[in-house]
Amino acid sequence: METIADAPNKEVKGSSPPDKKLTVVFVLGGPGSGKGTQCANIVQHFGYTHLSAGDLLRAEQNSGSENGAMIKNMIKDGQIVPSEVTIKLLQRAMEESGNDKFLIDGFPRNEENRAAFESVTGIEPDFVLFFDCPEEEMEKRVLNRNQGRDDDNIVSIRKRFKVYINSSLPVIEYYNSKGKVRKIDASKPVEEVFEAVKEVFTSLDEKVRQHRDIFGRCIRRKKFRNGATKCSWMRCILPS
Ligand code: UP5
Ligand code: MG
Repeated sequence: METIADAPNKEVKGSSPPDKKLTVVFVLGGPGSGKGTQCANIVQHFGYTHLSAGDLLRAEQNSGSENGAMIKNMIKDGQIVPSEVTIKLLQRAMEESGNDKFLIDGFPRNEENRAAFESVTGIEPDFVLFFDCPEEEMEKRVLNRNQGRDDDNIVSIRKRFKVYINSSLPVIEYYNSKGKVRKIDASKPVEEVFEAVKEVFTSLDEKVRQHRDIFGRCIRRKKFRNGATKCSWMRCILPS
């Protein structure tokens, strides 16, 4: 299967310049594991654009869109909104951002989300940041959040946990089998979690820097017998 490393010039349909390279990180973890909190920190330190699928859906719900009522009911019930709706919102936000580095938070939530995103956009994530947190801790955090979210109540949160275990964990397992998961212990205080997150992003930046020539090209590409050249580092996104 083609990865972003194999196809460094993937575009988001529509507006990106032809040879724009995108870095995409999926940020996954249960409800209240701290995805949004840590994404805000990553944005400040590493210049990514943060796209929370849940926030985009809530904004769409409040915009008077024809999908508004459906989104509202599904979120309250902890169900997963159809992929085509979420993917359209993500694509639009990526195009409008003008950035080439994205944190996609809370998506993909099931196998169908994952496969649909890949086939519609042609993008696979560089890696998956996985916030691992015990259910009791996540429940406590969500119930204490007090931001007026329709789904932050005990009935909705129990449903969200069920969907997370049955539908979202298999997606994380899928990426784990491909060596793409960077697992973080998210039960610790915010600052300690961010220390671990920083290590993941710093080592990525460092690796990219170390094997780039002065023109920004990969210097670790090797020629194979069939004539193809490829870098041995799976996450390499540099042109040859
Ligand atoms: N907090 C954070 N980190 C902490 C720490 N280390 N120690 C102590 N407290 C910590 O954090 C939650 C709360 O905990 C905050 O008060 C924070 O201060 C504190 P937050 O960073 O908001 O956690 P997050 O993981 O982002 O939790 P969230 O509730 O947003 O996760 P969900 O995945 O449940 O919500 P999301 O908005 O992504 O999705 C909501 C719904 O939208 C879904 O259930 C679904 O119905 C729908 N949806 C789709 O259908 N498709 C999608 O693709 C995405 C969403
Ligand atoms: Mg969130």
